[in-house]
Amino acid sequence: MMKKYLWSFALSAIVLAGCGKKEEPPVAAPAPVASAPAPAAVNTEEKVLNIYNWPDYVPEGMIATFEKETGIKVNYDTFETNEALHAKLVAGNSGYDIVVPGSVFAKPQIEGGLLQALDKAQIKNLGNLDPAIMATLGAKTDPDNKHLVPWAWGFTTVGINKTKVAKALGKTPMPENAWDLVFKPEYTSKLKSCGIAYLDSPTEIIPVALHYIGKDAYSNDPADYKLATDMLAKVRKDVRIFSSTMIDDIAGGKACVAIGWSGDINIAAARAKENKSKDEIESMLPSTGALIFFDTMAITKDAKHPNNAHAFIDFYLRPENAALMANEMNYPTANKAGVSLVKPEIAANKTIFVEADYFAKMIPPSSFSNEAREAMANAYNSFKKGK
Ligand code: SPD
Repeated sequence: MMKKYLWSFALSAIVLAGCGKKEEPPVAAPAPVASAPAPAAVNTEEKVLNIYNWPDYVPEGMIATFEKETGIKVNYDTFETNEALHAKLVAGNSGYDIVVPGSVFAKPQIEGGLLQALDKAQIKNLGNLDPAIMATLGAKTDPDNKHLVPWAWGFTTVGINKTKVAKALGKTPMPENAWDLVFKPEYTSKLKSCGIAYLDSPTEIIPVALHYIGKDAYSNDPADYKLATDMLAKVRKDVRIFSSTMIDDIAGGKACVAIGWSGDINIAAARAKENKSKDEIESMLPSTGALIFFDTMAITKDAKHPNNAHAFIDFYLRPENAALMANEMNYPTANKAGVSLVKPEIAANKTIFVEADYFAKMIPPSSFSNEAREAMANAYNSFKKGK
């Protein structure tokens, strides 16, 4: 598959090179005068950049390095769910220049005109990105890769505190499929004693629930949501936390099992070690697969500082910055040029850079219609209320 993408990438590069061939000047035109290359356009924007990203996603010091190098002051805010970011973009005048939607939401945001096309001439490091990943994003989400640049990718899965889960399960062995730990009453009824946490968002929980009951995780059919919520209703009483602070909830011992994001679960594992906890935390690879996501940088339609935004995107795409993100945030980078700079222990962690045979089982992201998203929100809210 990878080979196929590389081949098609190389082929399209050849075709494009052919298309770019200069035309002969008209006979009467004066001979071109050799001249110095045009000077790079001067960025006259005020030296400010407003970024809106997920928490625990930017390595310490990265923003300060960018500010020092460019003199651009960065205001960096965070959001916890795609729904929260989406609502801000739909309302308009968010004040943000760069936002980082999951690709599942980026697609309707592009279609709705909420994001602007990138000026690729300002992003010389674009070529560092993995052509296979860009081809996937191009095919599914962002035709011609006009709007989106990956920040990172990862997967939604089950995280466990191994020590506490083993104790709570007692004689019951671990299930073959880790999703049972959060969706099957036989397990949840035991694990509720040490705390079950779900991400607090309809579009995080309903897709994994759909996957668990054997439906398309990105179904647009409200009848499927009904089946998913029927399954969820059976475990509702056992779920203790709907979390927007999952790293703290797992590392701090409030939850022993969680539906969370791979990198955040690995951050919780590292944090527990730093805190000298005896408990071992693990990001699971469920036997039926986990749900892949891509989080992508984009420039808002009404951004006041688009040139500064392009400068930051280009800065982030330096191989060393991409590797820093993977090393510190525990998410794989889509920056191919940065992969060789990733620390060996991170590169070898199979719950960060998953192996090919598990990758093949994973569920790739898709997107939902607006109606489906609304139906999903209703289904989730009634589940959460326990009604
Ligand atoms: N700490 C960074 C978390 C990023 C999570 N993005 C997930 C989107 C999944 N739909």
